[in-house]
Amino acid sequence: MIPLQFSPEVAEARAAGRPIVALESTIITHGMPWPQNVETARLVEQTIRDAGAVPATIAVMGGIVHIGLDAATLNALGQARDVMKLSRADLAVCLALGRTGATTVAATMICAHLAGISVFATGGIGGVHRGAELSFDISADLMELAQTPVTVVCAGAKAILDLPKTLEVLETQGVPVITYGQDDLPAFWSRSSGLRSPLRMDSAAQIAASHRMRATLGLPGGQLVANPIPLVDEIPRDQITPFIEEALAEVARGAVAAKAVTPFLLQRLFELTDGRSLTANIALVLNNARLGAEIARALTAG
Ligand code: PSU
Ligand code: MN
Repeated sequence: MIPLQFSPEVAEARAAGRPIVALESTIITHGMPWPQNVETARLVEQTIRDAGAVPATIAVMGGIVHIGLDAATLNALGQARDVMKLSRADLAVCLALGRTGATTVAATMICAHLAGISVFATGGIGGVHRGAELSFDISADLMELAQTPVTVVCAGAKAILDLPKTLEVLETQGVPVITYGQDDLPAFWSRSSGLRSPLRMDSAAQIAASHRMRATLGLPGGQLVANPIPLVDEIPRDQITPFIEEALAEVARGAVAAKAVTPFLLQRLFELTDGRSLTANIALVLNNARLGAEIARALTAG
């Protein structure tokens, strides 16, 4: 039996066939500092409710996959140390050991699919790291998108990654990259990456329709929706680039490796921008929560 536990709110929504939006927990434990991490998680959940859907934050607590976290659990997770960062490779081990872990995009997609949830909103996804031709550092998020049928709403990939290579891998893996409402691929803190998006859609209904069409065609895998950060909240590319280069140089000098790279870069960008990267990060996650709720509603309506 799959060790899955639904919160009362999510269980009710499932029974009533209401739209549900999954949320990840690595953004809470490894992506943002306390207490903004828990405050943001709560705001994101409320944003989804206000938009007419039900939030389902996903994490592994004591060897059980929780679909929907109550306030006390969320609070504890946001301050916990020794939380495993779970991708596809780690999920079963964490469960077998009865441990606690935060789900990345890849692991959240797996758990959402097990729970019958088709839409998932987050901030940024993992991708191909710069220098991947030597380090082989390519996030398992990309391969997950190729095999698990969940539509993931993000704000594009961060420019700490190699964006052209990330797009190439997604294309090879058959993952549609759909930018919402503009031609340029967004780059997380910035509305534009300078790269043209492979695909574009202008409404949640269209995104829901292509999600359904993949199932009709028998195509495995999900969709990646890139939702540009609102104009008022963005850090333009020319302003963030020097800070990104500085943080990356520290990684190149051997500061950290493997799974620690992304959390390290996020923390350094927070310091180098005097917290502005975090403010932008919060704004874009809320923006993605709104679009995720709209897509989930469109899928339920159809
Ligand atoms: N990007 C962010 N914030 C995050 C992450 C990425 O802006 O919190 C997290 C997500 O959970 C993503 C994971 O799935 O990092 C990717 O890690 P890796 O590159 O080790 O696969
Ligand atoms: Mn990696």
